[in-house]
Amino acid sequence: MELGIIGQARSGKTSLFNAVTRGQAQVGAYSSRNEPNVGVVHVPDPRVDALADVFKPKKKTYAEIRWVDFPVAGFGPEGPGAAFIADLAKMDALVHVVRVFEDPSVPHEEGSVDAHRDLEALELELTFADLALIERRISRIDSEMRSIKAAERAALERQRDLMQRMQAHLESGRGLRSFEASDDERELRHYQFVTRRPELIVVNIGEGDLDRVADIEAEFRERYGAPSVMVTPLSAKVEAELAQMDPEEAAEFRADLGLAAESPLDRAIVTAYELLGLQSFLTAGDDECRAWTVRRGATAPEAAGKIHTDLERGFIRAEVANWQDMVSAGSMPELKKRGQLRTEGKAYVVQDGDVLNILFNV
Ligand SMILES: Nc1nc2c(ncn2[C@@H]2O[C@H](COP(=O)(O)OP(=O)(O)O)[C@@H](O)[C@H]2O)c(=O)[nH]1
Ligand SMILES: [Mg+2]
Repeated sequence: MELGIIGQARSGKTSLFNAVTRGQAQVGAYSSRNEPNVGVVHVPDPRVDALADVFKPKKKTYAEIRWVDFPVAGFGPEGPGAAFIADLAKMDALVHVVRVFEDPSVPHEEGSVDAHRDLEALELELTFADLALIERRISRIDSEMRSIKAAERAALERQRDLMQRMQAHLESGRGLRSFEASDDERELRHYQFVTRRPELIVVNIGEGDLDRVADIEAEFRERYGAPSVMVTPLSAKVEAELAQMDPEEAAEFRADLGLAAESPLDRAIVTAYELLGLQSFLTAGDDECRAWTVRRGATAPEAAGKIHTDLERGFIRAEVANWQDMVSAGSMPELKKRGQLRTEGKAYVVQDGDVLNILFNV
C-alpha cells in the first residue's frame, strides 16, 4: 500500500513522515529539493508474531506500507504541476495534513492559522487539476466524434456523458471521491483522478490541545467525514518524538500526556485498510510466517495470486484455519484433531485473519 502525504508548507508533513517511519528527515525547512521523502514501514501485526511463536520460522514478514512525503514545492503559485498530480494520483490514498497548531516560532504562509481555509484551498487545487484532465478528455472525444462511423459513436457518447457528469460534480466544488460512479466504476479505473483517491485527514494539533482531541475530531468529522474520508487528530511533533523512544518509554509518555495507549497512527493504518477495502491473510510454516494484503471479498485463488501467479493459475484448493485457532492449537496435528482446519475451493471468500495453505498444480 502506498500513501502520499500532502499539505501546505509547515503543516507538519515531514514531522508526520518521521513519526510513521521513525525517520530523521529534516523538518522546518522549505524543501528546496523537489524530491519527496520516501520510507517503507512494516505494519505491526501481532498475528504474525503469535504464529511465529508456534512455527519458529526462519523468517517473519509483515505487510508493508510505502509513505511518500511530497515536497510542498509541488504546489507553486501556478498550482500543482501535471507531473506532480500524476504522481499523487498513483497513490492508493492521500494523507492530507492540515495545521491547527499555533506556534509563533513556526510562521504560517498566510500569516494566520485557519485549518478549514487551508484544507479547502488545497482540495480546490486538486479539484482544478482533475477538471483540467476532464476538459482535455472531452475535447479529444469531440474531435474523435467527427471522424468516426456512426456505429462507433455510442461508446464515445457514453464516455462523454460520464465526463460531463463528473465535470458538473467538480464544478460544484466537490472532489470525485464523492461521485457516485456505480455502472461506470470499471470505466473510471482507466483514469487517474487525484480527487478520486480516498483521503485520511490528519489534523495536526498543538501540544496544548491534546486534551481536546475528541472535540477536534468531531468538528472535522462533521464537516468532512464521508465514506472515503477519515479524520485523525494528532500532534505530528509529539508523535515524531515518541517514535524515537523505545516502546515502554513511549507508552509512559503517552500516559503522562493523557493520550490513548494506542498510537493514533497505528489506528490510522487500520482505518486506511478499511478505507481501501483491504484485509490481511496469513501464511505460516517453518520457513516463514507472513502477512499478505488482499482486497476484501477476494476469493481464495485471488489471494493465492498475491503469493505467486502460479498458485492462482494452478489453484486446486486451500487449507484454511483462523489464526487464533492455529495459535491456540499450537501445532498442525492438534489443529486437525480439533477439526479446525477446513478445506475450501475456488469460490471461497477469504476472511481477515485466515491462515491459508494453497494446494496447486502447474
Ligand atoms: N508546536 C508544534 N510544532 C509543530 C507540530 N508539527 C510540526 N511542527 C513544527 O512545524 C515546523 C514545520 O514542520 P514540518 O514537519 O517540516 O512541516 P512540512 O513543511 O509540512 O513538512 C517544524 O518546525 C515542526 O517542528 C506540532 O504539532 N506542534
Ligand atoms: Mg516537509
